[in-house]
Amino acid sequence: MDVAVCTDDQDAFRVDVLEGLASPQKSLPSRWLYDPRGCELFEQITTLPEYYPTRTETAILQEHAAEIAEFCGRNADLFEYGAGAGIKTEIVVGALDRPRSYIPIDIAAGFLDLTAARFRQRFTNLVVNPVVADFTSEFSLPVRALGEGRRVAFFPGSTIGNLNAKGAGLLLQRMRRQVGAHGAAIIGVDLRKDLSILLPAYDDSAGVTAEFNRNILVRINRELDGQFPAAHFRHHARWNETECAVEMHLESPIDQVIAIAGKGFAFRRGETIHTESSRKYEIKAFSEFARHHSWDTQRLWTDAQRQFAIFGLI
Ligand code: AVI
Repeated sequence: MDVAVCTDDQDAFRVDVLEGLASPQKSLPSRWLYDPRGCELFEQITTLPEYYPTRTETAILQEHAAEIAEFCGRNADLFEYGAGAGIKTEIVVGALDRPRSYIPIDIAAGFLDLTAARFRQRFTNLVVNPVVADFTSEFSLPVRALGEGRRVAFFPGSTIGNLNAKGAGLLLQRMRRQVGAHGAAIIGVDLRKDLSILLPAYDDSAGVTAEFNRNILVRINRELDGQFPAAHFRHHARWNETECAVEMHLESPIDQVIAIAGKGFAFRRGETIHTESSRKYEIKAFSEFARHHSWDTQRLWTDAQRQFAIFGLI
């Protein structure tokens, strides 16, 4: 699975939904898209012809695995933020020179166990130390004696694009603290490109992304006693030039009042709920952003069309 966060924290969900739907631009934090069905749908998205990021990033990792391994150095400790199943990580770990440890960090404990078991089986000399945590908040890592290798933060998938500038900046700073002054980071970043490529990636012809988006309403109905006519809400992918982001929205087809957890929420016809932003960066802008949060770009790996970039930061 290629996903950032799978969680089921009911109270936090309730608070976020009631607050988000009470604001002038109705919105829901994108992390709630990833219930088990959402994770399944996202996995399908990653294989769609229109959704280029996963296959492009995977191809970059495969093509440049040796250089990436050299950048990490011998005996590295690899920390993966939002590991999921760690599919892309297998490419990196497989290329590393005697890696010391792999620390997958994810909020979904069940997934982490499976990932950890797979890595232990495939890389028998690797210490695998999973950490259950939400990487968007403060958390501590197991205290271990530093090895002679580098600590490397790995954050593929352009999940950094789903965070706003503040959240992304805080995460970069947290990574710096966690890997230390001599550590490194490898970050996958989706690049700004023509809308004829960007928009279909978030509004595919098979309707999988639409179902992924609507699933958040189905989840509200199931977990918060909501009354959304989910199938009638229209999925939209739109470009926000100011934010340099593709946004996903769900549009109400009629004027209506929808009950959720015993409260009524009024929707006008055409009014939308903003469910996710996926920020797209220029290479220079991301480098400057990283610089501002204590990281220098030392290496850059991209595909021939410059659709996607993997930054090697020190
Ligand atoms: C997880 N994340 C990087 C995906 C993205 O491209 O922003 C989530 C996604 N949403 C719709 N399609 C994919």
